[in-house]
Amino acid sequence: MSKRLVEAMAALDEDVVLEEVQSLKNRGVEPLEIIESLQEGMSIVGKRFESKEYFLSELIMSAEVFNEATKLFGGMDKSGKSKNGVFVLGTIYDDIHDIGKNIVTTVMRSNGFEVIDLGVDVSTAKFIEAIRQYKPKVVGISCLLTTCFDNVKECIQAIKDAGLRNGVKVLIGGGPIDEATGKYVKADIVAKNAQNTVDYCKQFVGV
Ligand code: B12
Repeated sequence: MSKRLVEAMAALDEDVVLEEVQSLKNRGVEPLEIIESLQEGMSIVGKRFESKEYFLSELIMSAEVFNEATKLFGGMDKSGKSKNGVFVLGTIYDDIHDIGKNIVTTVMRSNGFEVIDLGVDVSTAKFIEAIRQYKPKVVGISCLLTTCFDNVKECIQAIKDAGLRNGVKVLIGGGPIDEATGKYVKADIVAKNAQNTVDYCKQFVGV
């Protein structure tokens, strides 16, 4: 991990963030490794927000800096040939965080999955409709707010009640989600990052 990048991201110092990302990229560091440092910086931003050192404006600013930084990866969004099947994902209703979800989308696409991104604040009905329409083997639910854990639980239960749960694995992810949350909401897997997600999905589809 790049300490300089983690610290610059946490301090919301956009100039240094962009300079360091560019320099790491020039030295051949993989985008996912760079994202790890950015993500670490974002979790410090989160902690500063919690302790009231930062306010909502800083959270908004952090999202902007993060997005500017990932633009420097350019070619990362190259879509694969979708040879590995369909992956439906979205951020659960009442939650509008999408940076992590968008990274997962990009990385899954570049690993040969067709990704149907339902966006943010996605209702249970929309998840169910997408499962019926696209018949994915894996469904991903992003959740960054502890207040939305019950929404994820409700959504997974509704997928089961609709008779669709046997055919799909449900992966969940997002900053505050851990194994205990996974058990609570009855997900199959908790993914900590985009690379984990790719690994699990490849396992599920047998590649
Ligand atoms: C940026 C940010 C925002 C931005 C989001 C912008 C955007 N377009 O997403 C804005 C300013 C909008 C925002 C708003 C709010 N936020 Co906010 N936010 C953050 C912050 C600082 C960073 C999140 C982030 O993008 N991280 C970087 C990405 C790359 O990491 P990630 O999301 O974890 O994703 C990775 C993995 O988790 C995984 N993953 C993620 N999703 C998925 C999905 C699947 C299917 C899989 C398999 C894997 C996976 O892979 C990703 C890549 O490695 C976090 C702090 C934190 N520690 O997360 C707080 C945080 C999540 N926010 C928080 C809060 C409280 C809020 C607000 C309620 C604030 C307010 N008072 O209004 C609102 C809620 C709005 C809403 N209804 O959703 C709290 C939540 C606390 C809690 N207990 O729930 C946090 C934890 C900050 C804190 N410590 O207090 N926020």
